[in-house]
Amino acid sequence: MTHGIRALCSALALVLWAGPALAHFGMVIPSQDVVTDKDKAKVGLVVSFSHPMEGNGMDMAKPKEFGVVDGGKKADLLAALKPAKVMDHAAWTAEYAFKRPGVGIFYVVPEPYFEPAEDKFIEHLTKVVVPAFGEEEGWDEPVGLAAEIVPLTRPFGNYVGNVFTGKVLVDGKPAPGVTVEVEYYNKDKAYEAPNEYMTTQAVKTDANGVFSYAVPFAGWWGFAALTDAPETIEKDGAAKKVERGAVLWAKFLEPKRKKK
Ligand SMILES: [Cu+2]
Repeated sequence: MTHGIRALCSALALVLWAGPALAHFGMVIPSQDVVTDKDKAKVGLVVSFSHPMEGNGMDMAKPKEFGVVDGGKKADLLAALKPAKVMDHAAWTAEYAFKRPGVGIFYVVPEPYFEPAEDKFIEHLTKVVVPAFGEEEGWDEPVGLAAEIVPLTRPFGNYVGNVFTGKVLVDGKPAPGVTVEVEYYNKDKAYEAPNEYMTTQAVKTDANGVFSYAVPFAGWWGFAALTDAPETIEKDGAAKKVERGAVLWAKFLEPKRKKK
């Protein structure tokens, strides 16, 4: 959920202030969006919990799960995670080498993070899909997470302006009426939102759990479908709600112009 910019995911949010919204996103950003070159078959993955448009980081505990489904086979990559810094905060990195043609669906299940500004826990189950060596079968397969976005648009090899469509599943079933927050990874802070509503955009899922978004400019875009987990987590003797986000990242590119 978005929250006031002054909150910055801290207790300072007790100061009432209906300010600009910015949203936290689980992030898994690969060093390359597709693998085409045998000599560059090793993909670096950066895992964080951040505010991607504003470029504000948050410390992320070591995830509960981190893995890849490659060619339909699940591989646990948790042991490959190394501590790193993203936006000056604790994050994680790993490398994965594609050995054969396949589609790798990388996924992260984080430790729930307590957000004082919202008095609830947040966990973003986050995915990114990287195809290797011309293979593209399997990009539409669910990983089987408690909540996840299953792409209906192939989540790689897309141009800017393409409409991205996905289906939100909660416990494997389509989730209607769910808000999906959309944010750009403003990595080098090249962009600025013209007004506070444009840091995070929002669309909703229809009766079949399907949402669409037309991508306006090039780069990595995150889609975070926000659901309420059925369970609560106890903190300081009180049962706290858990926001369960299903997040998917995809890169959209400008075409190259041929030199004449
Ligand atoms: Cu936040």
